[in-house]
Amino acid sequence: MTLKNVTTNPLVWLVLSVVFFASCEKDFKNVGDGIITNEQFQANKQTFEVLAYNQNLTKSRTDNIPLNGIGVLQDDQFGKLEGDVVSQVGLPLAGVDFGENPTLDDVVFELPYTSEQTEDLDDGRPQFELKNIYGDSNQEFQLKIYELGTYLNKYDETDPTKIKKYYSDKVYSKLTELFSDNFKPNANDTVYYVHRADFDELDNQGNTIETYDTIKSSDTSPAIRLSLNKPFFETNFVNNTNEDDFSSFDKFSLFFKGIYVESTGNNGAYMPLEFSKGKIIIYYTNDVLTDETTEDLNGDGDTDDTQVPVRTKQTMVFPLSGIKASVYKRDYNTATSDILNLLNTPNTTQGEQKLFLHGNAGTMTIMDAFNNMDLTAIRNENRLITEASITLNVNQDVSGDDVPERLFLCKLDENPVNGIYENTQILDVLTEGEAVFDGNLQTETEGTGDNTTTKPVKYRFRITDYMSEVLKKENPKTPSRFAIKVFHPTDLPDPQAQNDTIVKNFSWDQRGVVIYGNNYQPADADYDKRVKLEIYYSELNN
Ligand SMILES: [Ca+2]
Repeated sequence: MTLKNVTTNPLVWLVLSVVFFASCEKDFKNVGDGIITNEQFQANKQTFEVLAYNQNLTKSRTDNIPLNGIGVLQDDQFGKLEGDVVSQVGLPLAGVDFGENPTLDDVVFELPYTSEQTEDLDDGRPQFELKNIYGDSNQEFQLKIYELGTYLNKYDETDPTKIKKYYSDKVYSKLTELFSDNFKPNANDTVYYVHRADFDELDNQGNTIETYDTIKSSDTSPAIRLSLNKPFFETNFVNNTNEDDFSSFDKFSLFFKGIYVESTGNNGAYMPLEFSKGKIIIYYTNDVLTDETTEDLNGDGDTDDTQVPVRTKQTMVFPLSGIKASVYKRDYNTATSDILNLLNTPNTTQGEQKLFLHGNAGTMTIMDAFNNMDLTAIRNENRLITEASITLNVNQDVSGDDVPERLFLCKLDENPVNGIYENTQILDVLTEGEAVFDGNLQTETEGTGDNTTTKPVKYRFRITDYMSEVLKKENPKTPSRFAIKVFHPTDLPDPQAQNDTIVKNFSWDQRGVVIYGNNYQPADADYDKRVKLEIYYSELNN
């Protein structure tokens, strides 16, 4: 046999490669690790029909997620989402002391938008564009802020060794209303004017000239700034003589448990925001005892008085530190799609044509990839699985373009308790890592230049190692049903934690996508787009 013959004969290459890899690795399983993707080794391909339908999720975990959504999102496919947020409030670094004769000027809730600086105006002022805003920014929703009545415990009351989990359907008690108005986002929300009444002056005609301080971010980026209930903060903060209320965060979080930010309405904008950057700022004025030097501070005609009380503008910042959690209020009645019907009465025997996947206590897909598989027969064939994958095609007819960037597949928890799914990691995430496992959105670009549009096309999961374990002849794994959901980074196992196999169900990405399901007949136009399991394999000698 010449070298030329060896290199051009795919069968010989296959045998050599198997021997080579087998000698490097502990067992045959590793041959399918995505290393070999060359078509010539994929001697056989088999497509399996799967069964897939929608499962409503009544809750997501939301304690201390990176983004907390406020606003109202009305979507034809997914119905309505309203986002509420609870947050503890921390103490100022310097402690709380309003000094002598304090008067409250204003109390401002401040929360930066997600924004990006665009080109400056002609006069050099920076311009900003708001980012990460969904829905209809021109529609106002009703925004309210309340004093929170529920104490946010860091530890689980039933097991204080564990962190308390907060879910998106938790009901919190609301006390004094601190703010209420209609609201829509505005990229020009870059400045706020605080009235400093102590510094008002009278003009020649005896009219009051009011004095305002201009408040803006250091980079003038836009922020939500809302004036809160002054009497509440006068009574409970500025004029509160019980120093113990402010003596430590633990004491303070019992006295003022935090805030409840509530969004209601039929339509509007929905904004995932970094609440950890939020704050409550108290603007006040007090007396500061000052020794005169060159100025006559008390107006008695000389400049040598000491300890003269001088009205002085002050600012005290209470950061939104501590525990935060989101509340997701879903209403599928407002959808024009058939999502409500598909969630209430899923076709669990034939599967569906449409699979709705959205985050924030939205929906997931339940999939049985083995219902059309003769496991015994396949196991007896002693196959070498070179690649097994599930492809989910985006239904572009009904799905928007702003779909989740990634989906996640795991083993379904068949016995959820109180709507909490403890799904578990599929083998390939642990053995191959997330990159090979995949699930990332694949797109296609149409048009040229300014007319370029990017369309979402599909998501694919490689589950080669898992399928190898289920389909192997000796000691095969029992097959599981799959859960498919919108991906969040917290879905992945913590590399620091041993045996971290339960998929945590945090969610803060409200985006959704509609996928082609399995329930199509060969004559249907969309038959080729149906979700299916594809396996490439070689048969090993028994
Ligand atoms: Ca003086």
